[in-house]
Amino acid sequence: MPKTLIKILAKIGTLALLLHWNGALALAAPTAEVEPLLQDLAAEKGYPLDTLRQLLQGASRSQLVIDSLDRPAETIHTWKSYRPIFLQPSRIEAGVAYWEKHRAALERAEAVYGVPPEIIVAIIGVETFYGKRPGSIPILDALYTQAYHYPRRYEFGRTQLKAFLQILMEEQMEPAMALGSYAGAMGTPQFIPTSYLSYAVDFDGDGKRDIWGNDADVIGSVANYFSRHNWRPGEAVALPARRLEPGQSFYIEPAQRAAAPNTPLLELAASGIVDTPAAAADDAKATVIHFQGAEGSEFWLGLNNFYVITRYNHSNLYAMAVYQLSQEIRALRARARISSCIRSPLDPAGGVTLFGKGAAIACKACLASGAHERPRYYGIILARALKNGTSG
Ligand SMILES: [Ca+2]
Repeated sequence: MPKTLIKILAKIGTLALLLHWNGALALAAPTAEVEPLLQDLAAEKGYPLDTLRQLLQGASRSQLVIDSLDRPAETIHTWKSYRPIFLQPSRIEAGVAYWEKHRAALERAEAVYGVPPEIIVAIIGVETFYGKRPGSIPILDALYTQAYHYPRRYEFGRTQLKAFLQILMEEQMEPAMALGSYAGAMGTPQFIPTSYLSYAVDFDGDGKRDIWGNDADVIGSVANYFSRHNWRPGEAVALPARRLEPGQSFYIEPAQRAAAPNTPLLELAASGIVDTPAAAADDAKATVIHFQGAEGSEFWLGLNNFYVITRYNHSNLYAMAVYQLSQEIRALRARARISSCIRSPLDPAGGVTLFGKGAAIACKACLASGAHERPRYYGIILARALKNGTSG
């Protein structure tokens, strides 16, 4: 700016104003580019346009989001490399503790939606380690960046940004409160905004659908998601199948992306792939799944409920990790309750007597859950169990 002009502007008192205005522009706050989206939303929902503009004012292009989206695609996992990420003891133990802590909400969710606690707990465990790792990126930035600064994600970003603004309006939420992943997955269950609008529920009745800080809402929302995607209570999820060789009927190559069950289970059973189609309806259908596991090829039959898990994330590996984690959590909890919370591990009348490592894990989970009323007494019992233990 020429010096003479500055002098003139300073004299008439507009320089500060002008500099301020230029500074605001330099921050690249969303301006004209977002207007069509805001006007659409205002017209559709009857929201005041100015309020929408204010909500979006704080959005900024995030280089971190762009770098994360640019990163080369995730390692191509096999079941052998994927399984240990989610099936480690700490995640199983924390799952038992989460279950005990939120038992009432989980039981109510099962009663209302027909989805068992272990599946809900395992989803939350795989997604965010029970809410401990929900992501720390402002969702507003994540979505605004995808919607206007990352062409490959324009469509997704704009759809989700619009849904997110709707959430802010409906829930009267401050944009800064909503944190999540760089892709825009929010809170403990990692719902994207459109999933939130369709499936999040206020499960504790306080008038808010809080999937960030309210575990009852998280649990109810995950259960509702599964129920709405056709979870069938009491049915099996997956069945271990016999090993197949190339050329045999029903042989398939390993595939990550899930396919809907399309072959009658009875037909698969008749071919000898599985022994008995346990806990499945007569007209149940299944799909053959082939993993490269630690011991080589593993074959499974995925039933309807397995496919439902893949509606949360379209990967067979993901669904199997959730399923197996759910079974491990359920088994550990049963051991913990029998051996430590209900009876002592040395009580032979209990029918289950745990020694060594098994008792220690069960004990730890039990104490972490806070379910045991006499931790000191239990510690003595555990020490004896370990001393007398015959096997690990
Ligand atoms: Ca609530």
